[in-house]
Amino acid sequence: MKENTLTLAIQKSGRLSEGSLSLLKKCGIRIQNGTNHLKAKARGFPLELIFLRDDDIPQYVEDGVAAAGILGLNEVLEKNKNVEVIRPLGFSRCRLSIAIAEKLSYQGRESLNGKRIATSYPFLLEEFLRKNQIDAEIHSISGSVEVTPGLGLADAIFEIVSSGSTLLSNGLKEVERVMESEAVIIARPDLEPQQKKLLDQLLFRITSVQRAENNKYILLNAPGDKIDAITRLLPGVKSPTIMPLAIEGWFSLHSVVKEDDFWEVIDNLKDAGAEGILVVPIEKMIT
Ligand code: PRT
Ligand code: ZN
Repeated sequence: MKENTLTLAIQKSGRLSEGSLSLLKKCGIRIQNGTNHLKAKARGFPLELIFLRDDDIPQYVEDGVAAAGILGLNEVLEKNKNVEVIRPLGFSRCRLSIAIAEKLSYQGRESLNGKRIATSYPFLLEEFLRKNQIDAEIHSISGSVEVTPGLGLADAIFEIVSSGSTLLSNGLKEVERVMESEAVIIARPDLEPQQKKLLDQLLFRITSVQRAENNKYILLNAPGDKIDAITRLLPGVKSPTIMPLAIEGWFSLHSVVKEDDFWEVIDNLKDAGAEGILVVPIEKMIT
């Protein structure tokens, strides 16, 4: 591993690749020669990318071939390697659930006793069964887990669910949501100082991008006598910017609102006398 370059493993092709590359792009990092190679140098940051199957990323990070990696939390916990989960990245959200045939009744977790459960996550399933003192048989298979109950190979499955449509089309119902997952960034716990510094710089960029995505920039006009009431509704980064308009007695007010509560804030602002409200995305947010 080169001292002055951070090696980051990402999924070669699959559900995580686009999100991973798009996040890097938003951080000002572009790759030079596509994902067809095993490795690529990045522009805009001292980064080398390695493209792998997501299953292999925890091992490569543990072994130090890559300093860090991006993959689903489900896969990190299943592989149980000596890696540190640094932070969630907010994409590829899904959950790991137990599902059974639609027509079967379910009276809680005890119903799983003595059943055959098919999964591609045997380690996490075993942990769930042990914690809940359920005595069931684990059938470890890779791929198309959802078809196994229909083929008589299993009584239940433990699999990733996102929209739920795969379960539905296989005549299955979700009976236990065992864990939530999303893409995370992992790293070797004992990074050398130079590598740690590069990882921190990358995380700083990721934080700025995430913060920007969670916030909106808001601009509005209001008469002078309404400014105080409106300001109280806008916490902003520090306090709103207030500028006089060409029309006597009117002001333009700029601030930042959280994506999650901006509809509520906007209703309150209109009630308080705000006009010409504009809400625009923020590209980067450094505080
Ligand atoms: O080739 P490689 O090993 O790299 O890829 P892979 O085939 O193992 O993984 P991939 O690309 O399918 O998924 C990578 C990661 O994306 C997973 O580990 C999860 O963290 C995350 N993710 C998010 C999902 C889904 N959503 C998802 N819906 N992974 C798989 N699915 C599958 C699931 O297996 C099931 O068959 O989609 C089906 C369920 O989807 P719904 O929408 O019908 O409920
Ligand atoms: Zn995989």
